Amino acid sequence: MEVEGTVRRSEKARRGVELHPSRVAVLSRAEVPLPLGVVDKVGAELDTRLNHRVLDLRKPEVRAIFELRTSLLAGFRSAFRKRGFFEVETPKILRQGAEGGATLFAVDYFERRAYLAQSPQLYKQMLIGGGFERVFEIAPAFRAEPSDTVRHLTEFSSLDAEVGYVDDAEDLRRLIEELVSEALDETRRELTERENPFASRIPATTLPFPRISFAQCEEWLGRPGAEQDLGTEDEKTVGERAVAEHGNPFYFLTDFPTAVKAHTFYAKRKDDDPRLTGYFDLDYRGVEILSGGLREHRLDHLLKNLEAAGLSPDGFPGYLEAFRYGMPPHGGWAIGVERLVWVLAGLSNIREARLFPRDRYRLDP
Ligand code: AMO
Repeated sequence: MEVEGTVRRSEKARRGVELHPSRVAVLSRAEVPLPLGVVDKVGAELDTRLNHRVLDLRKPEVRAIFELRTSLLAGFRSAFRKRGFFEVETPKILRQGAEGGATLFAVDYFERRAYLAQSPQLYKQMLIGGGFERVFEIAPAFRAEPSDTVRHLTEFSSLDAEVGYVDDAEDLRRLIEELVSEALDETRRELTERENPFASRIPATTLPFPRISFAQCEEWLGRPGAEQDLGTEDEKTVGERAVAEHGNPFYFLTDFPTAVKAHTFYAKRKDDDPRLTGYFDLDYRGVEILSGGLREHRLDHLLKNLEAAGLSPDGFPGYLEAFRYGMPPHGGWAIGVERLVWVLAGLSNIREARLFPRDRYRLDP
């Protein structure tokens, strides 16, 4: 509709003003009945909402999620740029995966088979070899994730970063907490200005974030030394304990054992204790939102890691070449954008944090 009129102050109106129309024109007529009420107070099922996502997006409380997402990404972009990062875009059609074969989507690529990128991992490392000392990328990542959970999508937005000349995981963590804190401050400021209902949910961060070792998590979980990856329930248990003891909703889980990261061939094993990697996660109240660590930059060690992961070097010619002509120590991380939006906004399902989510069963709209 197009409405022309006079705006008048009103005590009764919810926003304090009323529009007194002098001319009303219909720009586009809607079919009736609507499959989904756009002003209803009664909440529709998420599936129904997602089936009619265009109408769903018109609701102010749904729109507010994407205003939050916009501010958050702008906050990260500006924090990265301030620190000299290049914004990059790497290929999403790949010859080989980097995060384990089980979650690869295969694509018919003319006479060959190709795969959708699970992450920009190999390319962001290659760019370090290309002399780009600091890079970041915000782009879709694809995972053939068969499980139907509230925290997994088959297409999500990965906010990746890679940094050269770093040989201490602690340097990466300090950079991450600065970036996260700055991006959240910016987001809170913008959302407050726009009277976005999520503004008050964006926590004022307290630095530094606590560091909790994987070994400590195993003790909390009652299975010391088990070297078993953390499942969703484990993350929740660890989260309750971590927040109770440290009082910070954000905390790092550090020093993941090599046994847990066995398929992560690019992860550096510690020189003084090869049973551990310098790998870490950043969690928010029991939910993993980031993972990262130091990479193996020495070709001979990398080849051994590949072999230990049961992978052939023949699958990675371009990646491995990058290590042959000089590669500095480096490291990086990836944030799941929808994970972060989901936990910050307090949504019940990660699908609500993506405009048109994809999961095992959903390819439409
Ligand atoms: P990882 O596999 O842990 O690490 O993924 C990084 C972050 O991405 C998010 N994420 C997901 N979000 C929604 N749906 C999914 N199916 C999904 N899978 C992962 C999580 C997770 O923390 N290459 C490494 C990162 C690195 O070392 O730089 C990687 O991909 O928030």
